[in-house]
Amino acid sequence: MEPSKEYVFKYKGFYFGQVTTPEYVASLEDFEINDSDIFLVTYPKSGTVWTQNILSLILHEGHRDGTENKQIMERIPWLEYMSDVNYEDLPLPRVFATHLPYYLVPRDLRNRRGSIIYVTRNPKDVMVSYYHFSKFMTALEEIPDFNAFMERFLAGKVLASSWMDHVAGWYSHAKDFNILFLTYEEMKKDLRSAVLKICDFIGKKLSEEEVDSVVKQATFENMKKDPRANYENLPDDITAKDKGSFLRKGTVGDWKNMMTVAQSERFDKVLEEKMKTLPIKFIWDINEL
Ligand code: PPS
Repeated sequence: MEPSKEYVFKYKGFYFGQVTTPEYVASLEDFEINDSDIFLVTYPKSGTVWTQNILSLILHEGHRDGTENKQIMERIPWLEYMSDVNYEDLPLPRVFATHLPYYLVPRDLRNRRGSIIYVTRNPKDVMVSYYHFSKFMTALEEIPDFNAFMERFLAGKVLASSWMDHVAGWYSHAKDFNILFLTYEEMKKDLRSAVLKICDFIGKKLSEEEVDSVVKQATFENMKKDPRANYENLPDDITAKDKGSFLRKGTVGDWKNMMTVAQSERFDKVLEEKMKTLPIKFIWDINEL
């Protein structure tokens, strides 16, 4: 079944939410990049807000020491959604978040200008997180039946289309970009190392204490307490606050609480062959960390 046009439109084979337009997405091809720009790219539910927060903590002293009270979306706007933020006013380096597939990002990025951080997460946890998120966000089509949602997800008939195409696309075109790959699971396993990897990649030197502070503030428990990190100030009409929150469980292997053995086998079967082509070993269970 096709996703409802009330919620998404398709542009060059990719499903976008109705919070942007085909014209705007098309204009991003010519988006002017500063060499220092950083793009955080993900398939939805893979750790975007987490990494967005980490980048903000690394780059903005005022965020780290609590002297500045800014919404995360003002610091790190979403590239494909039109916003009130004037990009020229963003402090350098500018950081943008996006779910775009590799072939729709600004042309200059393909010329290895700017930096990209691409975060992946095991797709069963992505799917389960996405399922819950669809109930929480009124801008997403809610498919109450989990099995029906799974079929949609596997067919790529959800906002941001196919998980597999997204991840495989970015990995197979890595050489065209200046890109750092991270996984949600490695961040979960050793957040400090992930923070240091990011610092190293973006050329930001922090003291030991500053790194400690970033790591401490970026844990699930502490981010959940921070209304900015948990996106609690979104307008009431786009979220159903009684049905969840951005930071839900923040763990590895929650899919086991949701998927039956038959569903898990069906999922494996659909993705098995394609998964073999990915140069990542996915972690499926918290005990593997
Ligand atoms: S979105 O809507 O696409 O931007 O969602 P995204 O931020 O990519 O993914 C949301 C999931 O990331 C979890 N999350 C975290 N996990 C661990 N630690 C921290 N600090 C953290 N912050 C966010 C969030 O809880 C969502 O996963 P689930 O499994 O639903 O809990």
